Amino acid sequence: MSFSIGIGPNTRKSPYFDATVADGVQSFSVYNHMYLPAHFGDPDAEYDRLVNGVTMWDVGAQRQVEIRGADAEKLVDYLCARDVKSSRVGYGRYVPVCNHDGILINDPVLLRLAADRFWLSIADSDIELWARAIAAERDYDVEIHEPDVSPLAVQGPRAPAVVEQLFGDWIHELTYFAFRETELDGIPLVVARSGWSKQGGFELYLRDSKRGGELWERVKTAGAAQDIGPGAPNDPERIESGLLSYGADCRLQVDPADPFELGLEAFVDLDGEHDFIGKRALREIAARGPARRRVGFYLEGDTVSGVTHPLPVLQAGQRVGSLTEVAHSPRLGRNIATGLLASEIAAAARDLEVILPGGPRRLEVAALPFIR
Ligand code: THG
Repeated sequence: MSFSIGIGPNTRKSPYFDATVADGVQSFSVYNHMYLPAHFGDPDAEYDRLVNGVTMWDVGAQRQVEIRGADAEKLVDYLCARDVKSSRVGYGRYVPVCNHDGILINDPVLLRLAADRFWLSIADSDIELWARAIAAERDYDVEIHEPDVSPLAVQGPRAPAVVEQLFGDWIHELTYFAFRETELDGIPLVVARSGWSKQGGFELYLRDSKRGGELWERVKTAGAAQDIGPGAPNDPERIESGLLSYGADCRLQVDPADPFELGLEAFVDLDGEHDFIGKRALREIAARGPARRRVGFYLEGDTVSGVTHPLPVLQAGQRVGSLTEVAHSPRLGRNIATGLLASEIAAAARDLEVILPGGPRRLEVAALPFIR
C-alpha cells in the first residue's frame, strides 16, 4: 500500500507545522480538521524517550473552545457530565461531554481561567458548534470562540527538568492538571501539568500562533541536555495506560458509546442537582447497566498495525464486540488492544477471535490499564 494524503487549504496547519517538517515528521493524521504529527520515523526511540526520557509533541490540534461571560459556568456545567461548579481557577479537569442520548461526543480537559472564563481543550469533534447552539437556544449570556491557542506537550520523566530550565523552579509547584499563565521572553503562554500520556509532563499552551517556530526552538534548545526529541501522542503508551482516544475508541458517527461503557463513570455526576445534557438517558443506562464494557485484549502472533475501523470480535462465530485500537507494547513484549465487549461476557470471555484484514486472530481479555 502506498499513497499520500494531500496538504491542502481545508485542513489547517498548527503553528508548529513548519518546525515539525524541518525536524523530520514522517506522517500526519487529521484531528479537529488539523494536521497532527503521527510519528517521526523512529517508533522505538519515540517510545523510549516518552517512557525513559523526554519528548516534545505538536498537539496544536487539541483546540480550545473559550466560553466566557455571566452565564459561562452555567453553560459549561450543562455541557459537561461532570459537575464543574466546584472547579477552581487555575486547575484543569477531565470532563466527558455527552449528547441527549447519553452518548459521548467529546472528552475535553476543562481549564478554568477565571470565575467566568473557561477553555474546553477538546478531542476530535466540533464542540464549538455544539456549545454555540446550546447557548443560543438557552439564551445564555456568554461569548464563545476558538482563541489563538495551540498546545505543545513536553512529556516523559525528564520533562520537569526541561520545563524548569525554561520557566524556573515554580513549575514544580504545579500539581496534576494545575496551570499558570505566564510568558517566555514575551511569548504568551499557559503552562499546565498535564498531557496525553501517563508518563508525566507539561503542556505549554501557546497564545500567539505567530510564535510557534520560536517556542518549538526554545523547547528543543532547553531540552538538548536531556536528549529531547520530537514525537507525537504515542499509541503504544496510551493503550498501555488505558487512556481513551475519542475518535479512535468510539465516535458518534461510527461506533457510538456511552461513558459507562467506556469506563468513565468516575467523571459522571448523576446524583444530586447537577443538570446536564444526557443526564436522563445516563440515569436509565446506569439503572439497567451499560450494554458493553471497554476492555483490553492481548493478540497472539505478529505485530498488527494500521487498524482503521472497529473490527468485529467473535465468540463461537457470534459477534460479541469490537476491537478499536491495537499496538505492540515494547514493555510487555506483546500486542495489546482495546475494544468494547458485550457486558454479559466481558468479565469471563473465552475463545475470542478478531477478524483482521489478514484473517482471524485469537484474543485474550486483559484488564485496563495494561500498565499502571
Ligand atoms: N490535553 C489537552 N487537551 C486534550 C488532551 C490532552 N484534548 C484532547 C484529548 N487529550 C482529550 N482526552 C483526554 C483523555 C484523557 C486525559 C486527558 C484528555 C487524561 N486522563 C487521565 C486518566 O484518565 O487517567 C486523568 C483523568 C483524571 O484523573 O482526572 O489525562 O491530553 N490539553
